[in-house]
Amino acid sequence: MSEMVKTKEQIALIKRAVDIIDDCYEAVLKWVKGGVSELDVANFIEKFVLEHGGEGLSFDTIVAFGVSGAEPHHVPTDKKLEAGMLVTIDMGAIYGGYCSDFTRTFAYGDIDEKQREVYDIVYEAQKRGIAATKAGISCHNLDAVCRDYISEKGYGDKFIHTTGHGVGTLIHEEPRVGKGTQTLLEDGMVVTIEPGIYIAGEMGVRIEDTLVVGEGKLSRLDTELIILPA
Ligand SMILES: [Mn+2]
Repeated sequence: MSEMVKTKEQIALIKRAVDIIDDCYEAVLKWVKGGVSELDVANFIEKFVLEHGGEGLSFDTIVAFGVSGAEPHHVPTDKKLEAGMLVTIDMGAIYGGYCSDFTRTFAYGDIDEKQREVYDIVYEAQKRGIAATKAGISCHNLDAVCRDYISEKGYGDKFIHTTGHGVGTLIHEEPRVGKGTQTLLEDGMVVTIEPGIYIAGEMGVRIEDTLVVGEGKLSRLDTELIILPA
């Protein structure tokens, strides 16, 4: 495991790994349509990463349609995309031996009020988490920024994992951005902020960015809800 504070050279490699995934996500949004399966999307992503300079995937891509989004670590299946589904994609590339980690949830066709409400809560929680990712805050308190907001909105028991983690040569490094971790953030640490809400049998939403403390998020892609026409 590498040191928690990354060098400029290490950060440049992580940025390249993020850029590949940004390009990949835009390509997925242009290509995806009703009838494709979760596995089709995962295969598209792997091919894209390998054809665009990535050495491989940081981890097995998570693609979750509709109710499958309620499982944070859903393994892609042959389930087909249909109108009205939220789609969560969690993916990363390796470049120069360094990883990126990125999650977005988008809508395919019209979604209902509850799907929109849950999206908006995760969106706001992640924005608050990013704003609070600064040198000096403890990982415990940073986790609480996202967790307390989601709890205030009534979904605290549906945010069932930690807010984030360090990223480097390994996809999960220290520090763990979760309850009880007293490590203070320092400039140059690379961490993810990835709150989510998971409602069994219904839906899930997660939004994740990889950030450099002191510099901000590495992805150029924003987190506004994208609704693809079905
Ligand atoms: Mn992650």
